[in-house]
Amino acid sequence: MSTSRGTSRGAWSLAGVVAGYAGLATSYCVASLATTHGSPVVAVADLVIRETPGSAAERAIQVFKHHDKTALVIGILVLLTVLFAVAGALARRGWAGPTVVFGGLTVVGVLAVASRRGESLVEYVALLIGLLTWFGCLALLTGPLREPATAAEPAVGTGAPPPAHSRRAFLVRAGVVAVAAVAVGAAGRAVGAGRRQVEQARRLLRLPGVTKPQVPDGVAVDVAGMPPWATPSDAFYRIDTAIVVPALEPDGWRLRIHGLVDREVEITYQDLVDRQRTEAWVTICCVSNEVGGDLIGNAWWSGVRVAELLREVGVQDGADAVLQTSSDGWTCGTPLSVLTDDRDAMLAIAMNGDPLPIEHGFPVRTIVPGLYGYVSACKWVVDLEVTRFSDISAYWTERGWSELGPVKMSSRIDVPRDGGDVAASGGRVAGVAWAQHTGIAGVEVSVDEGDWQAADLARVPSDDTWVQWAATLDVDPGDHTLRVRATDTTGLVQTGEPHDVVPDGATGWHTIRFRATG
Ligand SMILES: Nc1nc2c(c(=O)[nH]1)N[C@H]1C(S)=C(S)[C@@H](COP(=O)(O)O)O[C@H]1N2
Ligand SMILES: [Mo]
Repeated sequence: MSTSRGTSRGAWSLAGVVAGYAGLATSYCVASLATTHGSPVVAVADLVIRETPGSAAERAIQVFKHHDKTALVIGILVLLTVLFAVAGALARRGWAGPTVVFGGLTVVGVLAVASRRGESLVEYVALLIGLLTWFGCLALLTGPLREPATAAEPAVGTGAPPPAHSRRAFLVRAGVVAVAAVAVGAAGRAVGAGRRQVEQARRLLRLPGVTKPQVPDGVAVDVAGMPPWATPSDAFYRIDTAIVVPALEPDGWRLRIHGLVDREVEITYQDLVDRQRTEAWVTICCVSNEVGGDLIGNAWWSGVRVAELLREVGVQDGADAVLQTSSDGWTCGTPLSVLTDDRDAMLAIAMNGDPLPIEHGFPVRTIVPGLYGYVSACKWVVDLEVTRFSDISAYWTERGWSELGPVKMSSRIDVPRDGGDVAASGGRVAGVAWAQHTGIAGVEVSVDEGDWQAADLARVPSDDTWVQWAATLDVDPGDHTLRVRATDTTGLVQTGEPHDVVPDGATGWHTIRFRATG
């Protein structure tokens, strides 16, 4: 009796382990589709590495040499296997036990994903799908084990073994789930391998004429807590509709330029690399950026002038737009004028001195100073059609957003954060302001809706980037509000009229609450 009882418990634990690995497989597969980060398990390993005190990490590296991460992942998998078995064994008593185990593991996964830079929504979706797989598979596998026993055999739940036909059904289901999990895991691996190969090709690229970013002097105000003036690529905001981020080999990349042109052309990556380079600091931002939001970043971009290419193909009379198409089918319509004037709109091949990161458009994307991304900054661009606005519609304009998307002047308070503290006397507040391709002439702040006080501006290399500002406060201790507004180089003062992001960008003054101390 005791051995068969043990067998039964073994079946429940096995159900937990098989379901557990099935969930790891589905979440890994989904994560592989959208990122180069790898599975949630790797995210947890990364988190452990980051949170491990330096000395302990060094010791681990000495012990495991360069396989420290592999060893850690294996360790995590062993721990997971035990927890999955426990979840399976607990399932016998009801759903509370598995819910605690699976729920707890999902929380750890969420924390791990949230703690890394540039995480995408898909990584959370991957965790959710893993969680659903765990419950679904556990229910499926334990179904036969729960079946009431025949009269000849004792009932399940009393610790007795299930009837023979139920055991068979269990084994069949366990086999099917295991095979499916392996297949899903292999699919994830194949997708991931393609992406890793492109990542490899990207790392090996040497781009002559692409220089490393040199942050100009005087661009940063000296206030603790300010974001860097130059945004690192891995901290740069990311917006796109791609569920599966396109992974394009530079060798296979082609750009077709056609439409209302005299000579249609198709350009290779090498053609582009061989051309004369243009490089600049350009701040790009998203039309969906709320007042005070962080969907904005400033980078050193290197590429080839679109104007030069358009001159060569010969734009015909009557054209006023260029319909850009990404390899994933996303489109945007850009005014011909901004692509041909002197603002050096470019087909960028590098960001911050390195080939574009895959998620920022590798191998080629467009950068146009002064326009929101949704009408200009096409990532993974493969097609430029010279055309007329009256003849086209694009991804976001079909969804109610404006056809034209010049960036609206805006300003933001970064220090203090909403609800933060500032010294009442001599406390420093700071932030950024932007009006790309027009330029910021001044920034003012006002406390408790009082008089506007001029802030100091840091330097900028051109009108195409954001500018940092700082001001010194002198207020009574206690709770206050602070608001900010900018003025551009044409003398236009930023409007305080609140406006939603739809259809062409938000307006209004960024306002925060703070406590003056001391
Ligand atoms: N192919 C493609 N390009 C795209 C998008 C997209 O969804 N697909 N989104 C645009 C939008 S709305 C913005 S704000 C910028 C963001 O660029 P980033 O992700 O490099 O910051 O990319 C633009 N280019
Ligand atoms: Mo955007």
